[in-house]
Amino acid sequence: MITFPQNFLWGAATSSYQVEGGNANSDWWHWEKKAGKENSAAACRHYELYEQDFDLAQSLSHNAHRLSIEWSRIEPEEGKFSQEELVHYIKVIDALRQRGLEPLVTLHHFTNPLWFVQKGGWQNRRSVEYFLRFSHYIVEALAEKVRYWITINEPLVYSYHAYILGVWPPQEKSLFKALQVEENFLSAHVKAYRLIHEIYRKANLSQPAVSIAQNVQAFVPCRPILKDKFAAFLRDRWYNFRFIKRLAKQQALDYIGLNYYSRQVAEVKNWGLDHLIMDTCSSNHHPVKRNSLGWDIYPQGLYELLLKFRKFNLPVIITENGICTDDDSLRWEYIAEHLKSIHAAMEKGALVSGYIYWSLMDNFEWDKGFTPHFGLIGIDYHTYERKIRPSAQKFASVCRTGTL
Ligand code: IFM
Repeated sequence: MITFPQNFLWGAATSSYQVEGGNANSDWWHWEKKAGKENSAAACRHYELYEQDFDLAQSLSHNAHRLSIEWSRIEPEEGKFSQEELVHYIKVIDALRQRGLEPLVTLHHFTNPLWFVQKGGWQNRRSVEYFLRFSHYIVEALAEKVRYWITINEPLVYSYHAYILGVWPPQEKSLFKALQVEENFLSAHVKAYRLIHEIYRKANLSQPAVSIAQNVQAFVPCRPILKDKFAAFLRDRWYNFRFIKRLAKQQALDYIGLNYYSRQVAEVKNWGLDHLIMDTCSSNHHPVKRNSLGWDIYPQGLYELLLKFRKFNLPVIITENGICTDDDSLRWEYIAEHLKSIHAAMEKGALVSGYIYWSLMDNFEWDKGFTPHFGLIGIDYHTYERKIRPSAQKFASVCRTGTL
């Protein structure tokens, strides 16, 4: 049996666009139609059903919940802030608190207001200023009720999908633009970090805890040869550590939010930079179980990464970890194995203080639509009925007892 600390945060995550439904002022809403993708439409109708969903989280013994605020609801037109939507999110946070769920609030989770992208989105240097104005509005209103903030979810996943692979809006394929976007994210986070602290200081509130949610992957070489080993090393530096290191250097992190799902096996054809960065093994030389999107299941990678993150000497919260599958026993196996990895890393000095499963319920998985099922809770998209899965009950026992 393994035991986690008493004050450990246990819960699950969602993001506004993926669960709320009806986010018609967001760039994704328009892009889905333009690109002929499945429409997020009513999503999980969480905008109306959030109390019912939080009742379920409470019944599953969660003590924390990660959510995001939809910028395009709060500021549907440039500079016009919706008091009504702000009140909605205040009620949402109150509903969490009433159920004993500690809110972890994300300010940017992939989606943008349409007006913002019409001005160049995150490529525009003024994006930082726009994001700060929105952040100011939200944080000032919620400061008394929220301690944990995540400014930006997975900045590098966003820039990679939207500006390198070109599979998310605005569908660009330019390394130069991707780097520009990353620079703006960096500056947006650092400035928002300082702003959030200043708001709390002025209001005489105790210190907030602010981070980003950094997506990390295990990069392993396919063959024991220099090319593959170097590629794995390079990718680890580039994707897992580069951004976080710069934020740590600017003292703009109170903890580190990590999102971990999978591994990538590097098998490089030749020494060209694009090969070193992109080539992966397509022959399944190192077979492991996979999720329904074909991602390798590799809990050991989380252990190894957590050991590497010790060097920052900051608390870590696993802000996402989860599996899409229609085999719910595999979901439980995934959760249990990752919890064991986390615990083993904690025994070696990793300062992990929470585990947030992705996701509380099945939801809209971006360009993949509604088919991947990540939820502890299933959704019938005809009736919007929620159904707790057996894996959720098993996870609930860990949340309740702190043991596995
Ligand atoms: O659904 C996403 C989430 O929005 C960000 N992290 C990864 C999840 C699964 O792909």
